[in-house]
Amino acid sequence: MPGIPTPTPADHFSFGLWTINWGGQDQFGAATRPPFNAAYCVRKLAELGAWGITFHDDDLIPFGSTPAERDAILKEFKAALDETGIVVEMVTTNTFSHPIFKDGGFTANDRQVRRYGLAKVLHNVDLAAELGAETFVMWGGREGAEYDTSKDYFAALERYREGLDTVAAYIKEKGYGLKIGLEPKPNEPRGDILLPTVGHALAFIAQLEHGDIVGLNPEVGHEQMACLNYTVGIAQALWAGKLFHIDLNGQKSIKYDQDLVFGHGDLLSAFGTVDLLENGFPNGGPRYTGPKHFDYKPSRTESPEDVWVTAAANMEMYLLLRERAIAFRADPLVQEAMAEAKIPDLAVPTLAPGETFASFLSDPANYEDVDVDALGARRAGFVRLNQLAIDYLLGAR
Ligand code: GLT
Ligand code: MN
Ligand code: MN
Repeated sequence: MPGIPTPTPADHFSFGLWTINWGGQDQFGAATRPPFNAAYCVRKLAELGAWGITFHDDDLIPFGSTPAERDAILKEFKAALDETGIVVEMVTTNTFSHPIFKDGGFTANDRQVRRYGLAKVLHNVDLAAELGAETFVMWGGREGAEYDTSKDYFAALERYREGLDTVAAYIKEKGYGLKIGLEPKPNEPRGDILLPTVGHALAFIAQLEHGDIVGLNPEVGHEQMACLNYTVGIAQALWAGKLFHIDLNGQKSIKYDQDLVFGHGDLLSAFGTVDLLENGFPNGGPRYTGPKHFDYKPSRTESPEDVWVTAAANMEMYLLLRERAIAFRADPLVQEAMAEAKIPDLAVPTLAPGETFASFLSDPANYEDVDVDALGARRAGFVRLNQLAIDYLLGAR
């Protein structure tokens, strides 16, 4: 049996402070665990071999803290970072917990709420820059509605664009090196959330004035809640040059947002994701080089000490899948099966260089002389290739 892999900071694994610190509270029951101190979390993550930590403003500095309390918390947190070498790679803003955000931060019908939401985000941009983060995630979980009658969706999208462009313009004016990662989600906590999928978010970014520094932070479970394939989603974000960050976790089919350990949901899909992240597109193309960020929730059943078992499980899953995916692609038998499946052929442009409409359409080899039945009957070999992948995933090869 191959050994259990050990994570190191070179793997660039990071965790949200809200993940390991989730107490297990839900609509049906109270928390089952008390929160840990943030500096303690930094030390524990370092011990486990993680590289980074991320947080919402309110995760670290409780909503309503005085400036003196804020300074004391930041001092203790920064000391733990310095001591361990853990980096703050991403920061995000909580515009969803406090009742003021019950109808959203940037798209609330109430203008005073929107102005407060924008100010809270801009203050947090300063903190993100101060801590050296590279990505500023924006998950608009409350930007949405339960009732179509309650929202002018056109005006809401206008306000969303205004908000995003304002944050991006502020980042540029301040000269910060931050990039914004929008995080799509179809629903929960709102009945419907604006920018529900990777595709919606990509189309939205194309309408922004400062879209050059706005990209995506897709989460595995959020795409799967919409019955979509996460690997396809991040592939299109990569293709568009917009995969700025990722939230890895697990989800079992379409239901509430489970935030399971990465790979503990749809394992085969997780293999496809790691295969893309580690091996890249089969014929080459843009690569994701950012952090492997876990946004999961330690199940409510788990005790405080087992929170660290669940954190380690995310990294172990990723490393196991990485080892399997690399072995899969390196096998000459797999390469041969990929060639038989004509995967390299897909990288060849359909039209020849310099071909004109006239020359293309007048060549009978392209249309009139094509034996469509013979072409339709050609072997594809996709199932064999997929079985080889599963052989590797299950450790049979
Ligand atoms: C919230 C959400 C996550 C987002 C976080 C970023 S907040 O926990 O469920 O998916 O990534 O704001
Ligand atoms: Mn989630
Ligand atoms: Mn997330």
